[in-house]
Amino acid sequence: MRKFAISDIHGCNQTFNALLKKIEFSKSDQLFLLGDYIDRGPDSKGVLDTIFRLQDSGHSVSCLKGNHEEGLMKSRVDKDQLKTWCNYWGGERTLRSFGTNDLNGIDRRYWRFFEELSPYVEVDDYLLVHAGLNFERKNPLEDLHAMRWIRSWYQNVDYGWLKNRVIVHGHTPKSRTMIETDLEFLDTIQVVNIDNGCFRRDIEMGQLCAFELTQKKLYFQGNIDSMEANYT
Ligand SMILES: [Mn+2]
Repeated sequence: MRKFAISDIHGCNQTFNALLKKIEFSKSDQLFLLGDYIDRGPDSKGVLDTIFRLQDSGHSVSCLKGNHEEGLMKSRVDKDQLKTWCNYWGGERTLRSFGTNDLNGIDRRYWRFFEELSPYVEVDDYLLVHAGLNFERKNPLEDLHAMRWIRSWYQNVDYGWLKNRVIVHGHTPKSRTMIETDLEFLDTIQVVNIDNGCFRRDIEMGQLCAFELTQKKLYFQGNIDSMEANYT
């Protein structure tokens, strides 16, 4: 059985579907999505509908929570957060994909999906998480907030605690070359960031990445969604 991890799809539904096709994702495989399904790209609703379609048709898809899902959920009860989410996180485009300009226009099924997202998952010798782990805590698995937000944490990895496990995460866009280098040294560093900044146009970015856990293989799909000039 193949086990894939994909992170930071950010509303790029066509790219997501093209990547699934490229890896020939089937019912005998497992898919782990590491969060940030929404915002920035053109079709956040479409990404969620793709996930529902896969799950409804008997595919194994497990979903983690990213900081963008947290931002959307907080926007329901916090007006300042709503402003930040809409104006700076690409939330306005997310609402547009739902054909609404109001959070109440988002159907219950999507809210239920957001509420049920896991903070992290352990599978085989892998720890899958959106952003990373806070190794300044005695038990990094107790800091759920850090799992969605943390950056620059590699220097703190406690290998005594981690043992033989490998952390797979996204959240901080990284060049393709750096992702491939991480993989080359995976046995030593035990961490791989699979976020290639799908929505970004920087050199060496702009692809959606899938990591197959068993074979330790990377797959890349260039962005084929129609991105607006202002894509941040
Ligand atoms: Mn993120």
